[in-house]
Amino acid sequence: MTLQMDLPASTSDDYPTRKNTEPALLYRKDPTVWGSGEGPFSSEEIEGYARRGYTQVASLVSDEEVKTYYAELERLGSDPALRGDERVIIEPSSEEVRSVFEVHKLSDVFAELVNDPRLVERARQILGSDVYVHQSRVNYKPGFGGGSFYWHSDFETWHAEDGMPRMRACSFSIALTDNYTHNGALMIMPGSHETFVSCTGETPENYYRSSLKSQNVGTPDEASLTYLADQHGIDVLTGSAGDVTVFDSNCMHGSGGNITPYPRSNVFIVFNSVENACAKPFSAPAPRPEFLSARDFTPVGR
Ligand code: 6CS
Ligand code: FE
Repeated sequence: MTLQMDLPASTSDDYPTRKNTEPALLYRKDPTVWGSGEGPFSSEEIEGYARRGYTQVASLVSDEEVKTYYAELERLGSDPALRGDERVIIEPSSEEVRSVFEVHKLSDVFAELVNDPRLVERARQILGSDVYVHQSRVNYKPGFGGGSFYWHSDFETWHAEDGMPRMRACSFSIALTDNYTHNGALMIMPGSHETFVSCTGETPENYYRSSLKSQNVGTPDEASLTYLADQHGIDVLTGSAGDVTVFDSNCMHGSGGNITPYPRSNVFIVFNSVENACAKPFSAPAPRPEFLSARDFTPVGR
């Protein structure tokens, strides 16, 4: 593993990954908060976001809204018409639903949510521009068998496979059940967003058909993970239903499996700057389908 290094400024790809036989740690070449930083987040919140790569907003959505969203999550997960649809991802070790993607197109409730100013204005504040939905999903992480999400940077995938040029996207994870230390809460290495882990391996054709169940290409090597964990530690993001975690596209994050009776479900929306629209994949044979990487860059919430 090559420690933190700077690439010559003129490379067309500042974040090469899945290209070399050796992993490398590269310096982030993008701001975390773009623009003036004015908006609904207080200066402490936005500074905390810039430093840690994430922030949490307690009770951003009401109990009533949580109930509505959870009912929608259950409806989508049990809709017979959706079974077999490639937007429905089944757990690798059971027949349980792991995720449903593109929920803002499958559900009027979630179509409204992605335009909600409580989210969009915060995304605009971070990204310094109009924003569009790059991806949306609901994650079930059911009790007694919810699978893990191994350590990864979302940006590494979105850059390699979706053609996202810069680190100018952020994710909102709205908890729809209580997140405990024991039921597979999200873990983030605070500050890890400042380092890009260049991964080895090559993206196989139609890799998304397996990576969404369990990712093994584009995952960081253990030496890099150990280095980042030693540097930054690991935060476990517990919280209540209705709390929202907002995190940078390049945070090193993951979550454990869930063998408790208590599901850890959330609705997950990725906002990308309209000035960072995805184009040709940087390291994959073909772009992923639209349900994973939107190609409609129309701004939301305006
Ligand atoms: O591949 C993706 O786009 C998705 N995979 C993970 C594990 N997190 C980000 C995103 O939802
Ligand atoms: Fe992720």
